[in-house]
Order: sequence, then structure tokens, then C-alpha cells
Amino acid sequence: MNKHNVTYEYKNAPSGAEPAPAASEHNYKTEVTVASDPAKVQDYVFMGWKTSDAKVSDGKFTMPDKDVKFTGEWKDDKNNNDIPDDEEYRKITYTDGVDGEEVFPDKVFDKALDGLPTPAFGNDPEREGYTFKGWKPEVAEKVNGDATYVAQWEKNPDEIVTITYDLNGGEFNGSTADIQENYKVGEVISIHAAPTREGYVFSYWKGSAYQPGDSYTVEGDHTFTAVWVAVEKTDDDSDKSDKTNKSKGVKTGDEADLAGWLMLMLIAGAGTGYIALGRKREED
Ligand SMILES: [Ca+2]
Ligand SMILES: [Ca+2]
Repeated sequence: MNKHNVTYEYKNAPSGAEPAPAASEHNYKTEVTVASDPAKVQDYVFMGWKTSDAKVSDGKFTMPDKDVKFTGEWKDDKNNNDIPDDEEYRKITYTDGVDGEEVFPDKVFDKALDGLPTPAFGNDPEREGYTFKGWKPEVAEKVNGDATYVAQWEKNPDEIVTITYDLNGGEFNGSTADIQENYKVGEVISIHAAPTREGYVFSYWKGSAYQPGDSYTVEGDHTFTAVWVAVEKTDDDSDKSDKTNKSKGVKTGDEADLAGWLMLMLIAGAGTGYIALGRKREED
């Protein structure tokens, strides 16, 4: 009489699993009952004893003329519903709810499981000029199917700031007073027209260097100061000889910086002082 072995082997067995059933020997053509499933192990599910060596029906098979090897696979079942997790993953998405702008990249949890706590987004998202007002719909305590949560935002009141143009000795529309304009932060404005000044030509608005009509994005209170270049005197002005020497040649009219520059020259030496001044002026 031919005798063959029936063996049982686990695949991915968790440490808490009972030992796999012992091997047994059976006569060819006799009816064999498949070993029962092992006891449940927390967070895992047993997928049953499977073989390709015999045809099992109702937990029984007729012994073939060869060994029969059963393999029993364990799979994750973190929500302990006896359904392997990889067959029931849910997708939880958190999104910014703002078209055409990525306030934050979608945060996706694609291995969420029904009955377990909903994976949290983390710290509240932030958006320039807005206040975060929670998620819609409200985040469920426990996962129950796929879900998408959309951030809700409330616009903050506009911050109004003042842009000042210091005419620096010049005048505009007959006034020498500072010109002040109020804007919302973030607004793109057009830099004010040039003022005029007797004996000088307008060069640029300092802070940094802007020309009338240039675009400027308002960030906060800010002052632009007119920079003037003295007009060179011609022979026609010789009658004003007392003033001629003083205003001859091109002068920036930027005495403060000139004084600072001279100080730096004295303190730090010509080369480094010049570089320091150059940087300062770029940052103005
Ligand atoms: Ca499961
Ligand atoms: Ca978006």
C-alpha cells in the first residue's frame, strides 16, 4: 500500500500563532480531513489551509499517490474584522479647497481601515491672509469608507498701510508736503509721478530705486524719498557766481548717504567701505 505525507506550513506567521499542525501519514485513496484553522491572533487573519496537491471539498480530500503540502498564510488585520486589510484599505484625503493655488499639498492616507481612528492631518494648515476654520465635513472619529476633508478658510480683514512720498525739497501740484496714500497689503500700485524742484532734475524714488509709473507691491508702511540731481550751471548763470561753485557738477543730493560713505571710508578703508555702502543702498 502506498503511503504519503500530509504537511502544514505557515506563511508570514505572527509570533503569537500556535504551532502549525503536525505532519501525518496516509494511505493512498483514503479520505483525509484537513487540519482546522489556528486560533485567531490579534491584528492578523488566517487565510485558510491551501494546497495544489489535492482537491479539497468540505474540508476533506482523497489522498493522492503523492505527498500533500498545505500552506496557510497570515495577513494583517489591524481592525480585527477578519477581512485582510489589503483587501479593504480606505483612502482619507485632506485638501486645501482652493482652486488654482496650492496652499498645501493634498495629504492622503491610503491605508486607512474602517473602525480605526481617522488619521489626523496634524497641525492646522496656514494660509496667508486667511484663518483656518476647520474641515468640511467634520473629521469622523473613526474611518468608515473613503473620505475627503476640505479645509475651510475665512478671509482676514484687509491690513491698510501708508505709502509716503517724501518730496525731499521738491514740490508736486504746488505742495512740498509729503504725499501719503493708503493701500491694502498685497496691492500692486503704480509709483507716484515725479515732483519738481528748482535747479534740480528728479532722478528716482529711493527705497529702493523706483521710477514714476513702476509697479510696486505693497508690503507694509513704506516711504519713498525723491533723489535730486543738481542741474549744471551754464555761462548764463555766471551772475550767480556766489552759488555756482557750490552747485557745480552732478551731486546726488543724497547728503546723508554721502556723509555715511565718507565715515565708512574713514573707518573701514576705501575698498570695504564702498562695498558696505553699495549693499546698504540695494537693501533700502
Ligand atoms: Ca481587516
Ligand atoms: Ca489647491
